[in-house]
Amino acid sequence: MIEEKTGKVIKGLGGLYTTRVTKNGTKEYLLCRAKGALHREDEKVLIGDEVRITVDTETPDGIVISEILPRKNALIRPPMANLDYIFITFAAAKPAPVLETVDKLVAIANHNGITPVIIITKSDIAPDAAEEYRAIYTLSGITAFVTSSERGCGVAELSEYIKRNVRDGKTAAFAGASGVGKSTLMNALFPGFTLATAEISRKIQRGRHTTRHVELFELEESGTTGFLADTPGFSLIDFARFDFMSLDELLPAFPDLSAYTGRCRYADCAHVGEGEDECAVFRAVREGRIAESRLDSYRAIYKVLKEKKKYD
Ligand SMILES: Nc1nc2c(ncn2[C@@H]2O[C@H](COP(=O)(O)OP(=O)(O)OP(=O)(O)O)[C@@H](O)[C@H]2O)c(=O)[nH]1
Ligand SMILES: [Mg+2]
Ligand SMILES: [Zn+2]
Repeated sequence: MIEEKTGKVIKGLGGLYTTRVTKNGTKEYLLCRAKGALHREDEKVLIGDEVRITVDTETPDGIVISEILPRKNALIRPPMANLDYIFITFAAAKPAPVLETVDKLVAIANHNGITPVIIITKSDIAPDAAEEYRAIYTLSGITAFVTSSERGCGVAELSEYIKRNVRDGKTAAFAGASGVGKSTLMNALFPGFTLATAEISRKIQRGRHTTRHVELFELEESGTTGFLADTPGFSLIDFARFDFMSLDELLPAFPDLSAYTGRCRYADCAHVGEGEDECAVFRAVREGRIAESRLDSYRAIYKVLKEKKKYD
């Protein structure tokens, strides 16, 4: 007998995907392989994908993902599909953040229609720096939380935000460099989870990257279901390499800057010059209406994308 089902991919390890299938209020988890074509790099199944599953009860290994349903969005890093929120996580110190990387992630989120949320961790080590970073992102119009999993600070506020927003089938993911404390924070938010963190992995002598795969966890506290993923941290070198948008798409992905479109002296101003009289964005930075680091990040990314365009 052959049966067709649809479900959501919540985990994938060694070519075996765990899918969550609900029907008439009951749910089941099916362990599936992917059909041949879905192993190709450009058509790979991602965590968060909605998929069609064919169950052939006659054959062993007869549960197969036969089709990926249309995606809202898909990211290379973290490798996930259908995200509604991305919790861009960095530490106030240890490791010190690279704001250009943070802003690149924010731009990627905006470009893909994903709501970026900033999570600053380890505020116990550098409380003043944590508040300075929070101010930058609040000024940029992005929701930002300062947390310390060590002290339990900011955890209740973030938990409240998650309960209010990550519900009704919505999907969110923690993303950020390795070692910033994503898994530790998820454990603090949801004491029922027991994700491996660097403290634990040190004992079992693993390398630097503690979380090895993306996994979606179900949140039921709001009375509906939301999904929240822990993801492996990237190294900054990894992250610098990958392509993510074209030069023309960059400014719209910085809404705090693009709000000034049309106010510069020259209609084609790219906001990369130093002239206060010419560039309204530059002026806004001088007057404290745009965070300087945001313009710095924009310019750095602009330069890279422009160089690339030349050689395309
Ligand atoms: N002082 C302090 N240390 C923290 C805090 N949160 C996490 N850490 C420490 O930071 C280290 C890394 O934490 P993890 O949660 O494993 O980091 P991660 O972001 O999940 O790292 P990957 O899984 O490699 O991406 C551990 O030694 C934690 O104990 C915090 O709020 N304060
Ligand atoms: Mg982790
Ligand atoms: Zn300008």
